[in-house]
This record gives sequence, C-alpha cells and structure tokens, in this order.
Amino acid sequence: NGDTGLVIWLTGLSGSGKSTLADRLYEVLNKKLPRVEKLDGDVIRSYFPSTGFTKAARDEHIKRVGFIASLLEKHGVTVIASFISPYSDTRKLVRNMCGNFLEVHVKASIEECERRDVKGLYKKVRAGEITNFTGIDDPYEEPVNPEVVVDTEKLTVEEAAEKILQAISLSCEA
Ligand code: GGZ
Repeated sequence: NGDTGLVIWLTGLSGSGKSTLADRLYEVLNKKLPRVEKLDGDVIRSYFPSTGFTKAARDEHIKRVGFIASLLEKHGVTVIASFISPYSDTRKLVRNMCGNFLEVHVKASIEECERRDVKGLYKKVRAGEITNFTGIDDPYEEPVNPEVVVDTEKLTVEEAAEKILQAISLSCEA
C-alpha cells in the first residue's frame, strides 16, 4: 500500500538476469509506490573494490547490504536488492534482519549463463584469469523455499517482472 517497506531479494548466478530484472522492477514500482530503491552487487562492489569473493568476504558484503536494506525497509522503502548471494545461511540471516522479505530465485542454468556471457566473465574464468567464480569453481546454493522462482530461460523480462508484481499484489493488469 506504499506505507510498508518491503525487500525484494533477487538471488542467482552471474548472468542469470538479476540486474536487468531489477531495472525493470524499479521502473514499474517507481510509478506505483512513493519510495523505491535499488541495491546491486556489481554497483556496490565498484565502490568497495577490496571486497573479495571468499565465503567470508561475500558474507560480510551480504550482511552489510542486508542491513542497509533493512534500514531502508523500516522507513517504508521498497528495496530491490540484486546479489548473487550464493549461501543459504547468509540469505537466511538477511531474511531475519528484514521484516517483509521476498526471496526471488532468478534462475538460469550455468550453461545458459555461460552461453550469454554478457560481460565476458565466463570467458575469463575459462582462461584462468578469474577463480572462485560462482557456479564454476565456487558454490551456488539454490534457494530451497523462495517466495518466487523466475526462470529466465523461459520467461521474458516483462513476464518475470509481472510474476514478482503478482506475488506482491501489484500486478500491472490489476
Ligand atoms: C561471482 C563475480 C566474481 C566471482 C567478479 N564470482 O554478473 P556480474 O559480474 O555483473 O555481477 C557479479 C558480481 C558479484 O557481485 P555480488 O555482490 O552479486 O556477489 S556476491 O553476492 O556473491 O557477493 C559478477 C562479478 O561481480 N564477479 N568475480 N568470482 N561473481
């Protein structure tokens, strides 16, 4: 209803479509709700380049942004958070920090993500230039009971956004 905050947490592999979906959700929700903010892993990391990719580094990063999301939520902001956030325990921790929490698994197979290779990162991984890459030589723990799953190999960005909007009863059709 615009008064209560909400955290929409997008988790998924690099190249699964999190940022694209976050951009689209932001565009739509901004027209419907008074306060919307976006938190993106790649963007936030660009300000904190010393944050690495070990479990400890990822956990600290995710807890930090989860905390920020919870503060924004407390002030009635609808937060669209997109982070690989590969570890179940850390996602659970963030869920418990927040009040209204919608976990969205942005799902695409590792083969499809590598085929897309939007940023050429998978190519670098194969060339041995990047290690500890999620889904290749680092784990991605699939969400067991996410509120929403969007399969980006089957759905368009529009359809995926619509599925999330329906889950929060803010359908475009409504
Ligand atoms: C995973 C990596 C790695 C490694 C660089 N593993 O798809 P992108 O490129 O644009 O976004 C990814 C980003 C990961 O940031 P997150 O904050 O979402 O990750 S996490 O939640 O796990 O902390 C990817 C790029 O950084 N990238 N090296 N080794 N992704």
